[in-house]
Amino acid sequence: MLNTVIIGTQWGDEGKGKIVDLLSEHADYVVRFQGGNNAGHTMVVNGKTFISHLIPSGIIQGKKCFIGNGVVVDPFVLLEEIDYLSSNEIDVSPDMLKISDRAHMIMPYHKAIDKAREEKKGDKKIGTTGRGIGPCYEDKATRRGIRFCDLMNVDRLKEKIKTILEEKNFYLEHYFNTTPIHCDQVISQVMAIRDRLLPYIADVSIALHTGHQNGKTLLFEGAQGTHLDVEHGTYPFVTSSSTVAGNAAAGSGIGPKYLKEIIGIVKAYTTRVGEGPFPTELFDGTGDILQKTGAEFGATTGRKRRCGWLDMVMIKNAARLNSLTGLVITKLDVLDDLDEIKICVGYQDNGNTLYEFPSDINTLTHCTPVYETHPGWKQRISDITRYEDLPENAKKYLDRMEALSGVPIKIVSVGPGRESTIIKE
Ligand code: 2SA
Ligand code: GDP
Ligand code: MG
Repeated sequence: MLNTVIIGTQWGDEGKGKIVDLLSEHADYVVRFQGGNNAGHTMVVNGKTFISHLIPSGIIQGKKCFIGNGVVVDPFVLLEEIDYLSSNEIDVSPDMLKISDRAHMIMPYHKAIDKAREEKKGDKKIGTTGRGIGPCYEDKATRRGIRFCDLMNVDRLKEKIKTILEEKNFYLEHYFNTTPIHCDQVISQVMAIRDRLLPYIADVSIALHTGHQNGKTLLFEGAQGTHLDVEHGTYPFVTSSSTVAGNAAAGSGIGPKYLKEIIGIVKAYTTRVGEGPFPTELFDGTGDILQKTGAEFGATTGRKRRCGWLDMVMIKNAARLNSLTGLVITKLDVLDDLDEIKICVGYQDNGNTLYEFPSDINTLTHCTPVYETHPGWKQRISDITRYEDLPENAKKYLDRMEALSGVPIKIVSVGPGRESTIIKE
């Protein structure tokens, strides 16, 4: 396998965790490069379900894992996740996991501000996961963040926390009308976990570069999805990091020429969790079938995911933004019982048909999808292991995805487990 980037093409939860777990078998290093514990990546191995939020999914396969500089890390959640995986006999020792010394730490005040801001916004809220992601990236951009390398110098660390809390508490008390956070408490919480964190900290850029030079294969695990990207997504209803493939380089400290395969994960229908426009959203019985059959609940917050038809305008957009070299189609089995399946191929907006994803969320909110209708296959496909054994109508649906995106399908997933996977070719 060549160095590969796995990217969500929609609004996240496409099934990236399962595919990263699967492909990890052929990789040496697995790397997260953006987002934080807002992500929820599910793997089902021998009937046992694992959900990882921060640690790359490759840890389950016993692969060396890296958390890059572009990730925002809640150190308390990280240690909980290490304990959870260790209690399941997965090796998460400092030999197996390295965190970039340049990665920023999500602190208790980030979470408090995330929640207070959403509450204050009322029905204009973004629908964040409440994990402090946006406020942490905010501090990174305004050059006030606390990085893992700051744990090395205790006096400087304490001084930084003290300075930043003066401002945060002003906002918490006087703007959000909520309780301030005690500086001593934050410092003692961080000091209590410092010794456990230190052995995990490394210069990840150098480690990846050295590994690559010694013939190691790198697998980059994207979190969220292309349309939640802060630059290219449905702004402002996005996350606060860049989720596209280009950021695999910047977010891990490796040059872009090392990224060879870019695989876009496409769920066979569309889901979204949180607020924001969703042209193909279904509010009828079919939407309920997708939600129930697909068990569409947030892997981090447990929120019900909104469901709708596959939107190929989005997938085409993702193909260009990420320069996708292949597609993996997941959850095709969820469509097994449907009589008809629709694919959105464009949007009607004020008498015009749009074939490109618009930047203006008002257009996305008010446009009407242009659909093609395809007959269903009305057959259980979860036990199928060869592409040619898929029902003809399922193959036609997949062919249409290839034709509309211009990207070849490499893998089709027909169930949550590793075994429910069809390799095309
Ligand atoms: P945030 O918390 O600031 O990143 O939220 C901003 C928006 O990004 C969305 N977002 C997500 N969407 C889908 N899946 C995500 N991960 C979890 C999962 C979500 C969950 O695997 O299911 O459990 O709710 C994820 N993380 C962030 C979020 O909904 C906001 O729309
Ligand atoms: P991620 O955030 O992209 O890693 O995806 P999540 O783990 O949040 O959500 C995907 C969900 O779909 C998880 O519950 C997976 O176990 C499940 N899943 C993945 N692939 C398939 C599939 O092909 N069929 C079915 N039925 N479920 C799948
Ligand atoms: Mg998820």
